[in-house]
Amino acid sequence: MDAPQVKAILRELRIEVPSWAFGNSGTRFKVFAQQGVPRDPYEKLADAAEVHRYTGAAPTVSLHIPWDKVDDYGELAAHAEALGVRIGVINSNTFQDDDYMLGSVCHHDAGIRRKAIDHLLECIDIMDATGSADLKLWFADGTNYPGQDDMRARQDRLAEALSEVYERLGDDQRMLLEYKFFEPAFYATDVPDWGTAYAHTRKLGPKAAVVVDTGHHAPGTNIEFIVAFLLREGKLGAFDFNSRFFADDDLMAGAADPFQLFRIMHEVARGGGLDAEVNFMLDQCHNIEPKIPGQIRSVMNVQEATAKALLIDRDALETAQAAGDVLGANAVLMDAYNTDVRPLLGEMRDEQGLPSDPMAAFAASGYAATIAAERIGGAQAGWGA
Ligand code: PSV
Ligand code: MN
Repeated sequence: MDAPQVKAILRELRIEVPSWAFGNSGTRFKVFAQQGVPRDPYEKLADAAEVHRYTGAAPTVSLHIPWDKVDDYGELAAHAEALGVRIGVINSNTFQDDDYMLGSVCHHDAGIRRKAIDHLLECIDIMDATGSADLKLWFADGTNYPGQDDMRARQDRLAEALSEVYERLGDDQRMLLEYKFFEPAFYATDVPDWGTAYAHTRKLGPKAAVVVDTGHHAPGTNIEFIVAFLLREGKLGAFDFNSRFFADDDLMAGAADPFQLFRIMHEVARGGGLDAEVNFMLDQCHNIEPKIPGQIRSVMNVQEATAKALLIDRDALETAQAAGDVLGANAVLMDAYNTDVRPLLGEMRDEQGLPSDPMAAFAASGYAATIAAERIGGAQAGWGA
């Protein structure tokens, strides 16, 4: 693919930002408060809009309920539009209520399961009110000890809950099921891997698909294989981008392993994932770095990885593969990966009337100092509020 074609595709690439990236976050050891952090969902949207203002590539914002609960969702959606962005995916939360200690939709107690399902149905009401098309489901459900609960029965309960939620979806709405191999459950997680998520969503029907969160796999897992497989089956619904050195570190996308992100974006592009309805979102926590620049940098990292992936000479790759030319095929990939695409992306932004260096432009805008001065009093939003 030549440079104009790469730019044409990248101009269309949309990367969603999560409302919670702008609130305070941390580890279980310490949450460090930062200056100017939003106090409510309205201020989170204002910060999210800054990411879009400087990148032109992040026009939608994921909400997490109840962290982003408001009285009037129509008003929240209008506020977003006034800022130049829209509400994206609605993320459910069945992991922070005391009732969910032993699970939510997989809990042994039907009353707790009812409460969790009702929350998921409420999230669809919020989708209706905000115009959101996607419900994202991640279940912390699982067990810590062998024998603690019946793993098979938990799968039955999960299937029953998912099917009730599926029935409630509107014609243009989807449910996206996210998997994670461990944490907070340490012995058995109820949706631990893509196979489990795939089997459930396949049974549910076309409005259900799988979410791949890059931080949710065992070390060494070949995530690009999962991407290729799910795209082939029409079941890749969304990405939670982030990066990690150890477990679910939630670091900036492309920071820990840019080569992995490049390999993933190659399979996304090859499998038609850039044209399909795959939602690309940054599920990240900026614990020690400033949050808005952290998101801007992540958007740019995804763009760079995608540009490099699109530069792969696919004809040369196929020829080398068909000839069994191991080194030649690998060299085609590495040539693209080793290309410096920053000038091309700068040029694309210029052509779009955007700053060619979004990081520098945000830094020069004075926005960070303004919110630090203005957002005094009130409770800063945090992961969990
Ligand atoms: C779980 O670790 C997860 O990746 C899910 O997407 C949650 O909803 C999200 O983190 C919250 O940050
Ligand atoms: Mn996630």
